[in-house]
Amino acid sequence: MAETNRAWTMASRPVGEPAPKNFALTESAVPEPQHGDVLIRTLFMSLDPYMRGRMRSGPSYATPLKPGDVMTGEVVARVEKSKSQKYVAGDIVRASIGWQEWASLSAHDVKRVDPSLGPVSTAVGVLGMPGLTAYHGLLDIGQPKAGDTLVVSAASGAVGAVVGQIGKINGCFVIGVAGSDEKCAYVVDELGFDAVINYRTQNVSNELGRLAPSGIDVYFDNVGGTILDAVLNNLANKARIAICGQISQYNAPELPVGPRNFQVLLRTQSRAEGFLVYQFERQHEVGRARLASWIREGRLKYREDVVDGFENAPTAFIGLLRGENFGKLLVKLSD
Ligand code: NAP
Ligand code: FER
Repeated sequence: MAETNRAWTMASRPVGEPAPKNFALTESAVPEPQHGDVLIRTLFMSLDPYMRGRMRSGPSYATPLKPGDVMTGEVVARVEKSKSQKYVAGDIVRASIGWQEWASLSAHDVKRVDPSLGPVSTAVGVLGMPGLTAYHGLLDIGQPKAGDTLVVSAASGAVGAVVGQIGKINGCFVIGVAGSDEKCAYVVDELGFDAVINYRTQNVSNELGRLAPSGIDVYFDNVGGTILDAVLNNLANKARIAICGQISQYNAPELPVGPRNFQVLLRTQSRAEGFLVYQFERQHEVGRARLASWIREGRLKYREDVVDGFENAPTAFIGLLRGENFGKLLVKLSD
């Protein structure tokens, strides 16, 4: 029986928060692999905040989507048919095929996943792009020293949870900022952060002043907005701010003027530096191996938020930008 491939496309550009009408489910025949190709079937699809940026026109490191394009994304997949000597049916790979169930592509465009490192879903999570973002963003940009006070926002998420734990491994006093009491309890009780602030119920600036009386040495910024503002109010001298993401602004139709207190960087002689995980590509295998060994040693824990069913991808993605996920957000496709 010929299989059908389903794909989610961007039907229209969202204005503000994405809505279900901005996505369309399309069907096509599953393609036949040509010489040198592999036919892959998605097992897990990664949903990530950067996808909101691809839905927007305007300057970016990547080409924006046009209406009708398949939504961007990386998947973990199984090789179903191979016309390449590099892979055999049953191999597990990851590939940037977007939000779709099947794809046929050159064997050069897929990357082998080593299932001995952990559950295969981790290849797009703690051992994949988000884990490597935490690893390089903290160690190369944040440059933490033992005894430093490190603050990380979106602390229970795919990136933030790894940042805080690497901070602990490096001897930092780690303060997380997260959006619910359940997430806050998790980062302290399960992940071993020293303290946490619920930004929805507490005054972040006051709490940071109380928890970090000598100031914040490293801020790993996942969210921007008012939390960045509160951190700037409490910065130590010679602090490092790693600008990883600004998720609080991704749905904003108009960007606010600011940050209003950047003058703090002058007074404290601090540095704020943006980065992209891809700039560290040549070091990714070293990072992946270290992350895997910390997991094996029980020093790095991770949590996945697995949504069942391809049809639920848009709703799950909309929820990611509202803080409804708890851990790395993945869509598991039906067997
Ligand atoms: P995630 O943290 O697993 O999920 C997103 C979380 O962001 C939500 O669960 C929510 O947690 C928080 N959030 C959403 N809206 C918010 C708001 N208005 N204010 C404050 N927090 C809000 O996502 P992730 O994959 O780990 O990504 C985290 C950040 O890293 C994002 O900004 C992303 O764009 C960035 N990133 C950057 C790179 C790079 O190369 N620079 C690579 C990967 C990711 P709460 O409930 O705690 O608010
Ligand atoms: C991300 C958020 C933003 C990300 C990349 C960007 C790789 C890039 C934004 C731009 O080009 O303006 O999570 O992850």
